[in-house]
Amino acid sequence: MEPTSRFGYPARRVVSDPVDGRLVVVANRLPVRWDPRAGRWETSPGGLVTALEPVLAERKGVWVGWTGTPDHAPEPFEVDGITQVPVPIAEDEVETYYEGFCNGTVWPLYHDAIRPVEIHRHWWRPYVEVNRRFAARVADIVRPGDRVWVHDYQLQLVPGFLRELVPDTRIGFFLHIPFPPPEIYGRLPWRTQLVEGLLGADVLGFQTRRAVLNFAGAARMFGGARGRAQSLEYRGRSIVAETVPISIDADHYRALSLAHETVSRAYNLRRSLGKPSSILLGVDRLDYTKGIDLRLRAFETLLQRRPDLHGDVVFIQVAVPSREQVEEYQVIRGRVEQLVGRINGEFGRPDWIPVYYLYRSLPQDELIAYYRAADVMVVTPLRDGMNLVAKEYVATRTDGTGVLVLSEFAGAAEQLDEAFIVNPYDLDQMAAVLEQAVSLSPDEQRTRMAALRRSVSRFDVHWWASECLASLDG
Ligand code: GDG
Repeated sequence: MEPTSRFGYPARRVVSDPVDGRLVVVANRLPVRWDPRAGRWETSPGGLVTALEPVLAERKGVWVGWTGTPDHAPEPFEVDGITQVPVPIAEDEVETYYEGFCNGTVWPLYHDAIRPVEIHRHWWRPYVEVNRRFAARVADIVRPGDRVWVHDYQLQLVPGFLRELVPDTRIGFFLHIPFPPPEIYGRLPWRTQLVEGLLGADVLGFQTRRAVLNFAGAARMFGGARGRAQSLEYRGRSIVAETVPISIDADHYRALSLAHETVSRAYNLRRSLGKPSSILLGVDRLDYTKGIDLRLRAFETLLQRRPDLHGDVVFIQVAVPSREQVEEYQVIRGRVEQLVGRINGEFGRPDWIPVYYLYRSLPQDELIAYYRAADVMVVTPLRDGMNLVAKEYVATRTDGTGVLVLSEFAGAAEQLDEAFIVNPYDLDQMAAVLEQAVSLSPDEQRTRMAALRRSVSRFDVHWWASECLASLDG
C-alpha cells in the first residue's frame, strides 16, 4: 500500500527560494566531542547531525549547545563547517536541571507517567535558568534572516524566551519524545509556563499525530491558545503544530549492511552461537520506557510453552548504559539483570545459553552485523517517541527476510503497521507473537518486509529534514 495515502504526509516539498540566512540549531548537546588523543574536536556520530548534514552543507550552520563537561564553555569554534557555540551548564545544574527536571520530571511524565514523576521546585528554577541562558546565547549570535530550530524536551522554554528577545526571528521546535495527553500533562505545576514556552515557536514538529493532538489540547487548556493544531491562534500569532516522524539515513544502513565485513561478521556471530534456528534481538538504551523486562518475560513464557525450542532459539539483548545516576535507571538495570539470570538459570544448559546480555554500547558497524544476524527484532517499548532501532533493522534487511515485532506504543507503529504489532503489557500475546515470528515462512517474511522497506526508504531522514525545514522556512 502507498504509505503517503495512509498517513496523509505531504509529498516532499521542493524549497524553491533558497534561504539566505543561516540555520541555527539549538540542542542540549553540541554534536561534537573532544578527542584527547588527536587533541581536537570531532563530530560525534548521531542521528541529528546526519539528518542535517546535507542542509548544513548548503547553508551556513550554527549549533548552540553544551559541550557535556560541567562549567565548560570555550569561545565559539568551527568543526566540519559548522560553527559551535557552547553554552555553560554548572555541575549543580547537571543534577537539578538535567538529571532532575529533564530526566526525573519531564521524561517520565511525557512517557505517560509510567514511572513516578518527581516534582520539585528546586529542579524547576534551574530549568528556567538554563533555558534562559540558551535563549540569551542564541539572541547574541542570531542575525536577520536566520532560522532558529530548537530541539527537544530539555529546551521547551527557549522558543518563548527567544520570542521576547528577538521577536521577528522565525523559530521552529521539534520534540523527539511523546507529548502526553492533557490530563497527564496537566499534573505539572508549571504546565502553563511550558506550553507558553513552546508557543513561542512559529512551527512545532512532533513524531506522531497523537502527540500533535495532545499538544494542541494542552495549548488550548493551559495556554489559552485557540483553534486547531494546523493553525493555533496565540497572542495574535498563528502557530502550526504538525506530524513529522523522524527517521534514519536508510541508504547509509543499507550500504553498511551489504559491506563484506558486515556480512562475514553476521555469519560468524551466528556460528559462534551454535547456529541456532532463530536469533531474536533487542537493542535499547537501558531505560524503563523500553520495556526490556517485559520483553524478557515474554521470551521466558515462550520457553516455558515450547520446550522443543530449547537449544534452538537465542535472545540477544544489547542494553546501552544510560543515565546511571538516576535512581529509576539503577532499579530497571537490577530488574533486567535479575531476569537474565533467572531465565538462563532455569533453562540454560552446558551447550545452550538462552539469553545473551550485553551491557555496553557497540560500535555502529558491529551493531549492524547484529541486525543482519537477527531473524526477529523485538522492539517493545512501553512508550517511545519514535524508535529508530526498528527502522534501522528494516533498512539493514537487504535480502528482504526478517521479522519486526513492534510495540503499538512506539511512534514508529503509526508508520510501520506491517510489523507484528503487540501490546507490550500483554505477556501472553507477546509470547504468542514471538512463537509465530520464529517460525514464519520466508515468503511471509518477505511480503511484510518489502512493505516495511518501502516505507523506511521513502520516509527517510532526508525526507524528515526537508519537511521540517520547508515549514521552518515558511
Ligand atoms: C529518542 C527518543 C526517538 C543503540 N544501541 C547502540 C546504538 N544505538 C543507537 C541506535 C539508534 C539510537 O541509538 C537509539 O535511538 P532510539 O530512537 O531507538 O531511542 P532514544 O535513544 O530513546 O531516542 C526516540 C529518538 O530520540 C529520535 O528522535 O526515536 O523515541 O526516545 O540510532 O542505533 N548505537 C551504537 N551502539 C549501540 O550499542 N553505535
